[in-house]
Amino acid sequence: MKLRILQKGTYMPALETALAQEFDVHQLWREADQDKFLREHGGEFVGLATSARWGANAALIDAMPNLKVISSFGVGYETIDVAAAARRGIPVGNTPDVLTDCVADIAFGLLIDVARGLTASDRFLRRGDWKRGANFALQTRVSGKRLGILGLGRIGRAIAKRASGFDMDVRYHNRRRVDDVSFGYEASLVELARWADFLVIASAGGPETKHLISAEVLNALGADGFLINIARGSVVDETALVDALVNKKIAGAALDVFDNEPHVPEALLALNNVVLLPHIASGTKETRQAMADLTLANLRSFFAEGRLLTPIG
Ligand code: 8YV
Repeated sequence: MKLRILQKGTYMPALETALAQEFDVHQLWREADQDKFLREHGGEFVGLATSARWGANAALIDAMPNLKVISSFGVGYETIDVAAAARRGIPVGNTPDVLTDCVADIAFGLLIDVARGLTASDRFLRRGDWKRGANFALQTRVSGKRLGILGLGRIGRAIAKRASGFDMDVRYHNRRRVDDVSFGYEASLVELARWADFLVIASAGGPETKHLISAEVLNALGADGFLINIARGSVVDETALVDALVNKKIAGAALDVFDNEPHVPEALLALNNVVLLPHIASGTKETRQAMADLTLANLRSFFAEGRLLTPIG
């Protein structure tokens, strides 16, 4: 008999098919009344498949008295109540490493785009401005500049590695100094922003990093500085960011993530010095497949051997 797994939300058909081959999967998002379903059937499930987008709060975990394991699609887990799971002895797995390169690639793609005006110049060409004889405004050089990284975890390090190919000087701010790197550590995020030409956010989301990018940090980044965010929208005070962009307190921003996805502040849509992506940094066929494989492998490993391949914490 197949083990019964609850799937909180949908992510990709290939994972749904693969999960269904090994487990008796119920797709919670298809239920019109999810609370009623959980009251009546919550006790049937031994596993939960979710993602940062769909999360798993304490109420959901409590609604499944026989839950043994949570497997999440993605590296971020700020919407999963890991403490509530731990109180019940329920391990949580995520999918680190497999997405690091693609996310770091997009961080650099965004950085080059906002500095050199790739999408802005594409709009310029499509509007017919080039044909009409106009010159696209001169932009900002990337190579050799100063790159500040907020969060020197796996993804932050991969971004720093790419920066060396552009002869950039790298410094970082982190909860604590990282021993095995030679990049300069800035104990103050404001000082990092003041130093940097480009400030890239690669930290985790959640309450600990909420609104770290404040009006003060943006002022320190300054009128020639650019902000790039491939982490979580919650790290940025979005109201302060809109104010900084509209009033040219910073030069531009390139964002893959937002505070209230899929809603993007209206004011950003009108700005030309802003690049906006719909949370696609890990969105390649190869990486999403690897994330799906690991989400499934974590469940398989837990039920076969009692341990997750990539547990959180
Ligand atoms: C995914 C992400 O798009 O891994 C993460 O934390 O934000 C992205 O890779 C997301 O998890 C899918 O919901």
